[in-house]
Amino acid sequence: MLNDRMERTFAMIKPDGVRRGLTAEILARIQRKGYRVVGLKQMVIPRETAEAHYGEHKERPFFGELVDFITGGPVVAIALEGENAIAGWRAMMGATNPANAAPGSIRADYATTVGENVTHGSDSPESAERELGLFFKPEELL
Ligand code: RTP
Ligand code: MG
Repeated sequence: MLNDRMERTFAMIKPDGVRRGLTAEILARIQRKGYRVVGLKQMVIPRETAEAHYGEHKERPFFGELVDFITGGPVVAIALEGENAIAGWRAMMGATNPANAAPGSIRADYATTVGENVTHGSDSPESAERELGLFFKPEELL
């Protein structure tokens, strides 16, 4: 479509997804959809990076738990490129709370709790740029 915007977004398979062996399944969904994987690495997130990544939630009661969880095991950090990739990847993930996630979405299919909901996706162009910068050096994006 003429109006579609080529975008980059930051996606992540959270520690619960990696631990449960869902990495290949989720990457397959991304590639079937047609997004290009322009950056990919498995890593344990340093605490500082996690606190910066979720900085908008600093004052929320679940912040400590969220940072403990996201740093508690390896994640897969993914840079995606595609038309309307920011909203499109959020739609593939489904709502934050898996109980409200659309049938067929990743969170509906693979998660039961809001605290361990398998994937992350940037929520705006500004977040995407900020998060890609936190997780990838420019030369790591192909
Ligand atoms: P994410 O940033 O991880 O992609 O998730 P999101 O945009 O769908 O949701 P967000 O509001 O940014 O919340 C970030 C993560 O915090 C956890 N959370 N827990 N206990 C709670 O009420 C609660 N609310 C949010 C979730 O793991 C959520 O993904
Ligand atoms: Mg968010």
